[in-house]
Amino acid sequence: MSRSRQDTRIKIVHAREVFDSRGQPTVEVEITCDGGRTGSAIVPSGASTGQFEAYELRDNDPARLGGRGVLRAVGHVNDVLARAIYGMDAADQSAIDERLCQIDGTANKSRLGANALLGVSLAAAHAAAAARELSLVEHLHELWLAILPGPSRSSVAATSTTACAPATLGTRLTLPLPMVNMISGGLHAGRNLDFQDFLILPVGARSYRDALTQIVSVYHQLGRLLSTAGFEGVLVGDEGGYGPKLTDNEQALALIVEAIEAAGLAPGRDVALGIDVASTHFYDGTRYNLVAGGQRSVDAAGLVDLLESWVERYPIISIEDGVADDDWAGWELLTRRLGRRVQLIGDDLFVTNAERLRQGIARGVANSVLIKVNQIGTLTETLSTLRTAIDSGYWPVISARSGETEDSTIADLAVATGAGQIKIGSVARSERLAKYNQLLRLEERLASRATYAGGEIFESLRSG
Ligand code: 2PG
Ligand code: MG
Repeated sequence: MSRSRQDTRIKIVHAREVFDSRGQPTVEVEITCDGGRTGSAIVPSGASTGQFEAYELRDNDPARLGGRGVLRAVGHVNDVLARAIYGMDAADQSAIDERLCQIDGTANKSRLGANALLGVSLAAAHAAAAARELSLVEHLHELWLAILPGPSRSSVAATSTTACAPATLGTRLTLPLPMVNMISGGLHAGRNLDFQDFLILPVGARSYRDALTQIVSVYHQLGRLLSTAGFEGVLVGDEGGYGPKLTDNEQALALIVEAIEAAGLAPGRDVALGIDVASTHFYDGTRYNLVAGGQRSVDAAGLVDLLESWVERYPIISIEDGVADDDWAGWELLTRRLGRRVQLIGDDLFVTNAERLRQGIARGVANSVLIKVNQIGTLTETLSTLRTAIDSGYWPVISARSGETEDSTIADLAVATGAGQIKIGSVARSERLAKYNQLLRLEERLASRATYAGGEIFESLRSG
């Protein structure tokens, strides 16, 4: 039976409240098309959120789920948003997303909630893929290719103080290099450490499967080392990384290097280190207040000194939110000092917002951007921020949130856009493995149609 355009016409939009990996309520949306095909998506939620993120609408009813319920957002989907997109073509993602933004009418999606809008936006992509009898990754790849490159890359490419991502990013289906949390601190692990994520990047692996296998080996070696060091029964943080109460932040780096070696791998050559400093969350507007290893407060220069001294002594290739989201002078300093040797990711700084990213590019700060769908609230805007990053020579890193679910859309999104990197958390807890395992499936199913660039995307850091 031949398919007609009618198959992708939206017939039913239905939302419900479900629960995420922290047991917090979140929005699930199901969309059914005229042809009977259905697609659904569940919205993630952050803990260390940036002040410029799109608005997550909670009920604020203290009598129910501590005010965290999302029945108002669910209601908006089932009522006003369902009516607004009824009869539209689910395959026309940009028209749907434009309509969603228009109905909300605010700059940060605070009227209906970015969680309501994103649920609809992602569910439409799933429904369209199903109705078109395409896999999600194929459908997303088509949407991605339809977002045209901007002005010639050389005109906006990263400034002389930063290294530049390769021009091949974003050009074809690509399995991403995973950046994986080993030790958690900050808001994800009861503030046992100041810094939020101590991560590894298996830069020497030749395939995604090899990369993941190496990561799992290092993770288990680290668990063994921690119990030998007396952290028996060490608990894991929100993203499955170990959450030991270490003497200071640096001890985390030393332990991870030891674990890499114990796994028979070479630190730096096979497996490099990354940090999400998440510094916005210990910044008081002028000073950065550190607690682990003794209380002290430093200015941006002091924090950059500390990070630089670590870059000298450990194989660190990536630093996220090294300074706070409104400390532009700090970002300029950080980029001047480390932008040629290290991937400097803006997460709270850019909040997946193309406008904020353009500001950063104009000021020559950072050289990489974290891409989180719920920071901006629609798929089309996410793709456009990604496009802006790639056109400017910034490395994009597709990222999960600390509050996640079985939804694995971002795995398909990372491959479909050829973004090059993904950050999902650790290799424990099924809301994380849902994505890692989906990537294993995609690598197998796409076989020769997809590439794996791995650590090669950091060529300019090595030569810088
Ligand atoms: C981050 C994310 C994921 P959250 O800061 O990068 O690690 O955390 O979702 O809590 O913002
Ligand atoms: Mg972050």
